Amino acid sequence: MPAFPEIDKIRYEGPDSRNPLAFRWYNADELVEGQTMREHLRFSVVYWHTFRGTGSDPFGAGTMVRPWEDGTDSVENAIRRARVAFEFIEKLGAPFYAFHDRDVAPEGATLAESNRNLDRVVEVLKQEQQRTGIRLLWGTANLFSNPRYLHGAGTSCNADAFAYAASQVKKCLEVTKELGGVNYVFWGGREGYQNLYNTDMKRELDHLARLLHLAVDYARQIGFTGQFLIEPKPKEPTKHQYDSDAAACLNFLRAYDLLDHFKLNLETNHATLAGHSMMHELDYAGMQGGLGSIDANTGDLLLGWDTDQFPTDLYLTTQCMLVILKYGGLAPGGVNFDAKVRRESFEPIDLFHAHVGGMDAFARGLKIAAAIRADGELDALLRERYRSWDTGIGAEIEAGRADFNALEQYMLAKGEIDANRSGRQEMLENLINRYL
Ligand code: XLS
Ligand code: NI
Ligand code: NI
Repeated sequence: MPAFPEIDKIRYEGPDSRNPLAFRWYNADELVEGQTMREHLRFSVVYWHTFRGTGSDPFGAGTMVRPWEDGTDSVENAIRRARVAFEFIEKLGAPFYAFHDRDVAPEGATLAESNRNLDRVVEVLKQEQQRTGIRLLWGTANLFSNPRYLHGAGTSCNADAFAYAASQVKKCLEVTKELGGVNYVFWGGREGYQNLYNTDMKRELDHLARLLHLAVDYARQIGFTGQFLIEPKPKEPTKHQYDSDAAACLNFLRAYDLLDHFKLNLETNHATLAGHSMMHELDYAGMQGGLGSIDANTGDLLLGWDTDQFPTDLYLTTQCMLVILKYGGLAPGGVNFDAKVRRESFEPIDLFHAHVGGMDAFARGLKIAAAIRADGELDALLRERYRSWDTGIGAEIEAGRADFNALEQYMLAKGEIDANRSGRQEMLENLINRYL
């Protein structure tokens, strides 16, 4: 019995369509800058919010109506849910999905039982992947929900918690490999602190790096060749998350000799919690060769927490795609909707509305960004702004040929700098608006 009998397949109907369950911009086979939209965007549906989200919040119980759920945390229910998940992703037309180990299969009373549960559901995921051609963008181990991780996992003061986390990552890597996952993600769930009086920060970070090195070693051992990713987030659940933003993550990776093995999975709502724009985080990661994948969502400007809303803002998606195109795309990463429908949007059909909107917003952002790039006006203005570096003293400095003495001689002879020119911010903002 299909879970969404009223939905056939979401189709591209073009910008004039009034059908809310059709794509107006996402046309998977359409070429943009020589690649199909499918290849550029590599959309992915998350298992946790979309198939495990209940709509509960600190003030009230779950609201989601999910007729395929029988209310138990059994493997049977998990298997039925997996079939529904693939029906949804197939009808939506997203090529990828992503999961935590504990989203797809119930945690058992022991590690061994949890592993067995996972194996049983992975069998079904594998069948469904083969049936539909949908692929696993990334797997990750949930190292934050179970109370054993209350002090953290890799950074716990309790060495047993580290050992458990390592075992869980080991298994999750095996499963991700088994399912042909193209990336493996570490989001530092409870890797952070609430209070420095009880925290040995150096030791905790050493341990976190150890966990990541062990994962890299084990991946090599079992022949997992996917890309490792770290997902920055500055706060929530801990007051201070160690992986606070792109710059902090890259510094951590560099300090612990992990830079060759990891890139970043950047999430919009995490960027804004860190006081940055997503565009900033993407550009910062990109310029250091660390742009891996994105968790596409958005926060609410009026709320200071991770609301994980679906992205609908075309300025945001345009900015994302401008930077992503600039650095040559996301593959093997993708645009992963780490987003949840609001608890008031409790009907199954809302899952379609949310994803169709997010995919269209990114498709449109892609087309707008490509148009901006094709015109070249923005790029020309940017190059013009830095032209003092292309010749003369600027070129000498960039080439490392001008030392302090030379610079002083230059300035003594010249007396004063060439006049500064306007930054033209408002003009550039207006220019971007021309394309929207
Ligand atoms: C939480 C994170 C999480 C990761 C996967 O804020 O975004 O969902 O993406 O563990
Ligand atoms: Ni995320
Ligand atoms: Ni998040």
